[in-house]
Amino acid sequence: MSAVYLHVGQCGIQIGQELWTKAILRTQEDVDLKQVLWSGESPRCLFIDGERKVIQKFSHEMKKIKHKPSVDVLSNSIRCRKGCGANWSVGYHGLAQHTFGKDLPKIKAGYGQYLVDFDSSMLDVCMEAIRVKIESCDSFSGFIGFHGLGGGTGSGWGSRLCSELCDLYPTAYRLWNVINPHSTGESPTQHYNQILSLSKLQENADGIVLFENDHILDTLAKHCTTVSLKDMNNLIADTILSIYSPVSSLTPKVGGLSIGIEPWELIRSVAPLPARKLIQPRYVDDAQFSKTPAPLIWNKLLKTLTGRLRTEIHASASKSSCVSAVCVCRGVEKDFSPNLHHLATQLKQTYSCVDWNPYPFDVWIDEAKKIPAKGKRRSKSLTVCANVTASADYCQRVLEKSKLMFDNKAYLHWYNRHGTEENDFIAAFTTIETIIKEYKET
Ligand SMILES: Nc1nc2c(ncn2[C@@H]2O[C@H](COP(=O)(O)OP(=O)(O)O)[C@@H](O)[C@H]2O)c(=O)[nH]1
Ligand SMILES: [Mg+2]
Repeated sequence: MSAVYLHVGQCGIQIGQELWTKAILRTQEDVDLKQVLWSGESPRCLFIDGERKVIQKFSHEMKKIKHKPSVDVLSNSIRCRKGCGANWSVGYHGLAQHTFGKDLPKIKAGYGQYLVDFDSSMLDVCMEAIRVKIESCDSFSGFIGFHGLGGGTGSGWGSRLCSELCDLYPTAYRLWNVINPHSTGESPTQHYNQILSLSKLQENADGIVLFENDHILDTLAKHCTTVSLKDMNNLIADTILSIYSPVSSLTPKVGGLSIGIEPWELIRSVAPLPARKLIQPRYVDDAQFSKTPAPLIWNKLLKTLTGRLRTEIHASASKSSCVSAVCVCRGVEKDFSPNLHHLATQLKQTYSCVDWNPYPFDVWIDEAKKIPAKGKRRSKSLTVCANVTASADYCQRVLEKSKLMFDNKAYLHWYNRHGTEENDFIAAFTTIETIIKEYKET
């Protein structure tokens, strides 16, 4: 049940860089991971951007990694010469028609191996590349997208691809991972980009896993004095791999090879209702607990995670409860396995789960496969993906900020010029208002 991973725009690709670098290293010990992320030697991913520089930098870094299976970044990427200037409308409408032009061979940019002909539009080229990727999968089931919400390419083109894929492959899953920009600073148009992108994803994706840069930064700042973008991407990549990599509790006992069902199980368990598809991921691993004796690690991880959650819930604007969630325990050993009953009870209490769902928490277990080298420990992690009513507060913040700008007609001409009319904004506001209403009625 394989997936095609689509990394769009600067943020999506930089997260892809951390993700695929980690994946290569982990496949050295985990054959299941290779099985779900590669078709033979070809990775099931595409890196798509308007500009070339992010992909080129990534390609340069990737060449330093000598392990197999590898990721040939340039031949799995699509890139043109058009940045989107932090404007969703340029990404959503403008990029689709962009053609590659006859001067292509001269400028030696290389646009990946997927060019149909020089008059092909970016949309045609992306769809062709995706078709080729799907054909290489043994049992294709869906797409996993990654992009930022604040910029132009990721937020615009990423959400456009999601809607095109919905039309072309209606039975395939679309699980989208998006990064919310920092609430302060950055670009003045980010609020528009966020709301326009989110509303399209609400229409076309099956699940939206939401990473918030503010939250990631806060989590890391508790342990480090300086936090780089790379550190943040590292945490995001760890979280993503911990959710989507194969777990032994979902691997068939007969044959023993993973079928790669985890991303789709996540949708079924956590976002089964079409009106409430926002998923909040929270991750903790044992990297900072190297001195804790092995039998105590699970309790330590659980305490850390529930402690952080309580602080977060305490600080939130309204009372939050959880509709449904999945908890993933990785690195479980026979001798020191977590007490699953205690784990589920503690998490249910912390999240204050709704009373109409008798089974709000699914627990997935991944048993450590290889015996670690002498003196080394198996790493352990705990990840929770939850569908929480606090998502209404998040949507409310995005809505208020973009509405305020819209009422003052700020930057509107700039969106109009690229094909986004006032009615499109109003439709996006309505979509987000509906999400808020649904979560409030939970
Ligand atoms: N966590 C994280 N956020 C990023 C990264 N790059 C950009 N962003 C966020 O994404 C937003 C801009 O989107 P970007 O991806 O640069 O623009 P695009 O290339 O037009 O999609 C900014 O507001 C940043 O908050 C990254 O590498 N990691
Ligand atoms: Mg960009």
